[in-house]
Amino acid sequence: MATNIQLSKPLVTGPKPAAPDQGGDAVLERLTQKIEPPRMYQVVMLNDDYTPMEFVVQVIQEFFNKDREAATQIMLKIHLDGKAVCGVYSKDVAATKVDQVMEAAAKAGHPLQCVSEPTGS
Ligand code: TYC
Repeated sequence: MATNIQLSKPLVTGPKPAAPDQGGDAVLERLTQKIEPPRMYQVVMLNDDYTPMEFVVQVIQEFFNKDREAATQIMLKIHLDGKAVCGVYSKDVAATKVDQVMEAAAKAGHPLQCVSEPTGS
């Protein structure tokens, strides 16, 4: 004798499950994200009439990782042109270089100045 089992309705109700993909037209949206490289900053050292050339060469060697030859060339460019770029860095690193140079100069009693500025301006 067959037993008739009555299945109860599911207790959990909710949104209708998504219909299976019918293979129709689909709009695929691609979000193009443009990521710019970080801005770079050049550290520019300025000429003055009082800071000894030898001190400037040593500062450039120490803080901008230049050999004596390269540091001397940069120092002479500053002396002749009024300023020169000692290096190009991220914003934070450039600011740190400026602080280090200014602190070393102040400690030695020299008026040497340097600034950082965004490249291409
Ligand atoms: N002009 C300085 C002098 O004749 C030398 C000097 C060079 C100073 C570069 C500053 O950033 C400087 N003693």
